Amino acid sequence: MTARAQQIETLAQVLDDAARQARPVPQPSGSMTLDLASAYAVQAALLARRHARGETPAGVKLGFTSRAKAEQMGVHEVILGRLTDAMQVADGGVLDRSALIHPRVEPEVAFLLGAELVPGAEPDALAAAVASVASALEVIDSRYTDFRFRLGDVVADNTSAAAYVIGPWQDPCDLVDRDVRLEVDGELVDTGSTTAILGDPWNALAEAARMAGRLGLRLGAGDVLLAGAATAAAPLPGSGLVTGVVHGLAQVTVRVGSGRPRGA
Ligand code: OOG
Ligand code: MG
Repeated sequence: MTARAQQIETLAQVLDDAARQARPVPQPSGSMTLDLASAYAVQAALLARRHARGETPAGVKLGFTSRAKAEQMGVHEVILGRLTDAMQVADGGVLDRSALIHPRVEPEVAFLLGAELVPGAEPDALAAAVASVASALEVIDSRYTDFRFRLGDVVADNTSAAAYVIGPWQDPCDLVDRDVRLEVDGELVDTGSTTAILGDPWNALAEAARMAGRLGLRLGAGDVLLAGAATAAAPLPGSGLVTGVVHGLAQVTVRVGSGRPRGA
């Protein structure tokens, strides 16, 4: 193994252990510069560890597709992370808060693919690959101390991906300028518009296809795409019911608890 390959593997292990033990670690960029190619290589090595434990790929997520998120975290470049089946919590299910470090939650739009998303394809062809759309909640949980990172760090950490919840799938529809709400126990926590997501969440398809293609990832039938948050992320409460509402789509909920398995 080369020194670079060794470094990549070591960082993947550090981040994987941090997630499994719910214990934060210092940002690597404090001591070394993590270029983007190396950061995605760490992400791939991290996912390989999850797959070796039996988790299966479930799709991808985009990050920093909205200005609210980019400004909240100081990272101004769209990033891609990978989802696995183990990260999904059933709509209306219980999320185990005790397995996480300093989780935050954000309202999103999800796409379900019914066919391959071909990089560089025309917008109509990309849209035709979508089988269904839904509102979603993403729970992010940076494995870094104080939830602080630079671009390479957060890419290596699989873009802070921790858990996601998808509302009822429905037929593809226009998603321009839909109000988005994040609620905890019925109280409004944050509000935004789907326009914040790359101007229109459907633009996430071309972006995901392009980025996945560059990384050698194939996106096809059955894969989920989370288009990125429409608002800044809010701290996940210690307990309570979190609801995401995208106007015109069915809402999505998750109950925050502790000590219960995900999806229960
Ligand atoms: C990185 C993940 C960003 C989004 O929707 O913009 C993201 C983070 O904020 O920790 O998932
Ligand atoms: Mg997100």
